[in-house]
Amino acid sequence: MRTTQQVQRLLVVLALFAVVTGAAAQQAAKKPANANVYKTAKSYVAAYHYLQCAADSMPVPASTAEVAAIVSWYYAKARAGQRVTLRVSRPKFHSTATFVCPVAPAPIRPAAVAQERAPQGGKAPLEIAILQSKLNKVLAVDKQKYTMRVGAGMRVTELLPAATKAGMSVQIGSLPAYAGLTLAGILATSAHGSGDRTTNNLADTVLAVTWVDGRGRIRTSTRKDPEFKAFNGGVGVFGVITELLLQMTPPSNTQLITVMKDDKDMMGEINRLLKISPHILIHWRPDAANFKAFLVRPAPKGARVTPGVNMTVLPSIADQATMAPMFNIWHTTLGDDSDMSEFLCPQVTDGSVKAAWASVKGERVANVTGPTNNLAASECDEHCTWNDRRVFNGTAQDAEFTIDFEQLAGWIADVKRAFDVELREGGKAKYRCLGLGYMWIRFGQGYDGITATTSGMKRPVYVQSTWMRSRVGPLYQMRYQFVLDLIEELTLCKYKGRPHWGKKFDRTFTHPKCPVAPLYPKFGQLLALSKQHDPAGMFKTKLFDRMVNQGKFDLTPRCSALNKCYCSADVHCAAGHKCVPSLAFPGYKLCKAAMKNEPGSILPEMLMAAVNAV
Ligand SMILES: Cc1cc2nc3c(=O)[nH]c(=O)nc-3n(C[C@H](O)[C@H](O)[C@H](O)COP(=O)(O)OP(=O)(O)OC[C@H]3O[C@@H](n4cnc5c(N)ncnc54)[C@H](O)[C@@H]3O)c2cc1C
Ligand SMILES: *[C@@H]1O[C@H](CO)[C@@H](O)[C@H](O)[C@H]1NC(C)=O
Ligand SMILES: *[C@@H]1O[C@H](CO)[C@@H](O)[C@H](O)[C@H]1NC(C)=O
Ligand SMILES: CC(=O)N[C@H]1CO[C@H](CO)[C@@H](O)[C@@H]1O
Repeated sequence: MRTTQQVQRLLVVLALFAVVTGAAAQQAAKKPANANVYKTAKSYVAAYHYLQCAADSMPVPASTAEVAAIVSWYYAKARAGQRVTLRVSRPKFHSTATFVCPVAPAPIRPAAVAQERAPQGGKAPLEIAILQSKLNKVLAVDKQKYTMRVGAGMRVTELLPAATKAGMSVQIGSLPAYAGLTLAGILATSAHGSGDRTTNNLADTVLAVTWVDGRGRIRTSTRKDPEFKAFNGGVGVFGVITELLLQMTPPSNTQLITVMKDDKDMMGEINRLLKISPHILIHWRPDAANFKAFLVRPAPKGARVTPGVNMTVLPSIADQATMAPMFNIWHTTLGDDSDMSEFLCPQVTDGSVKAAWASVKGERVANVTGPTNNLAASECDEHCTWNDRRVFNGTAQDAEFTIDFEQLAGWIADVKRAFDVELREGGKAKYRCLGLGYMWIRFGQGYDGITATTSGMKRPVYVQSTWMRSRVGPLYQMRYQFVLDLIEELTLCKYKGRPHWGKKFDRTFTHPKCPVAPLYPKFGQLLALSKQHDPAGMFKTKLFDRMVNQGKFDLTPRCSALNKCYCSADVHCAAGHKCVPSLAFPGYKLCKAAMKNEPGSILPEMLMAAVNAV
């Protein structure tokens, strides 16, 4: 930043960055999804790209009867002495823990996987993945009762137009923000939208589940049945969900209200906002000391509906400038450069909370009323921030837990402390910020369930952290990862947060000191149902068994060498890192690289890369 030339480059990049972080949300994805990127002859790959499940066979049934035939066939083999592991998923699945794979994933820990896949005496297990992409049809519509029976492999993005066509609406607050998820995947991981002490997840709107048990028999369970309750957050350990009967409503409109607040009295603000609507989603940047809250609620009678309004909280980035080279350098260089941070941080933090819940013809809108089905969830296909290769060449890192509302004020204070003391070293490194992303807060209601994360709770709150990282570099390293690791470990161990079944790394379920199974008083009921309905043990996974037995996570060689820090893989302990005590929380240890501030050491390289990419 010292010569005119550099200043000029800086202006170019500044303009570029404004394009990226300020570009209007897109209405529709430009290209349809290419499923082949996510499927090979013997494997299927996660949307986030860092998990690849291997399978010997991947049948694609189109009906409950076909699923029953497949499961019966493998049950007969199991009875004849063949070991079988059987999971249900799809190419481009959205889980991040390995519950989703018949055995174990490939790229992250190749050596460990080779071991797990080797025959353990006798024959090797047959690894089967039932891909549910064709279980996506509307099977029945009841216009009197406002119900729809649909295939369990249907994605939200297919459900919403089907509901509109049937003359019905989904229930406000019940769906996740992202429409690319499957209904069965949502149910099996107790995934949710937001609603404080009211409707907040898909399970709240499901009346009956049709499923196939481990003997290949077709069954139906309704809300009061233990099996029904066990499917909610049961990660499919005793059967295949094939159809859902959904309680819809007459066509309705949703009103959106968006507010931006500083986080000084965050708890007070949250309490005030909850009086306006229980359905709130919060995006929070502790390093910018602000948050954005999206409130949705039934539209008041006679409210004017804006034509062409769509949900866009996870917008398509197809038309944005390429940021990939800058983004790579940000994540893969280990050093600190206060020039770089001072230049990028305001834009990164602003850009991160710029997303809007709704857009009209590509223009973001803060306050608007529209059809509920249009304002429920968004899809970005191949041009989401986490999969578009050109704009960021990145992926995302998610961590989510369910805690109780009573704990929220303490948790918010601890997150602030992690940012102030750990990231900024109590003011010594106040130029630092995290990259693109945010913490989220959503709200739920207690549920009389077994392993749904809300089971037996009074007033659950979903707390999450989502950050983009580059796909280049040593297994997607992330700048200042130690801050996020700390918040994750703290939420698990200090708050006894229940990890989201579909949004966590394996390490969370097998923490050496903070086991997950005991967080669920009725966990034994899930095991009993699994014994009863899956006598051959086909649906259980390695990770599930390890969790049940309180088996510990196998640290990768580098992590072990680093004195058993809470780091899941070499991704979090790249060369140059050491395991050191947390500055903010005694007793916690972090995997950190020594970072010395060298102003101007990284920024020029970044600017050149950005200019060359134009
Ligand atoms: C971009 C993105 C946005 C997200 N947004 C939200 C959100 O807003 N709220 C939220 O709560 N979560 C959210 N999630 C997490 C999401 O709910 C989980 O990833 C979940 O696993 C759903 O993904 P999926 O449909 O691909 O299911 P999968 O990953 O395919 O499956 C999830 C689990 O359920 C099992 N399973 C799937 N289908 C069946 C079946 N038919 N029968 C039995 N078992 C089955 C699988 O074996 C696996 O263990 C998001 C994830 C991503 C990547
Ligand atoms: C949206 O409405 C809220 C609440 O009335 C208000 O505080 C906010 O300023 C509005 N936003 C815009 C952009 O009009
Ligand atoms: C994107 O990342 C991959 C590594 O996964 C790398 O091979 C490729 O060159 C990168 N592309 C760009 C445009 O940076
Ligand atoms: C991408 C998308 O969902 N587009 C929809 C936006 O809303 C209009 C109606 O208001 C729909 O027709 C589009 O399909």
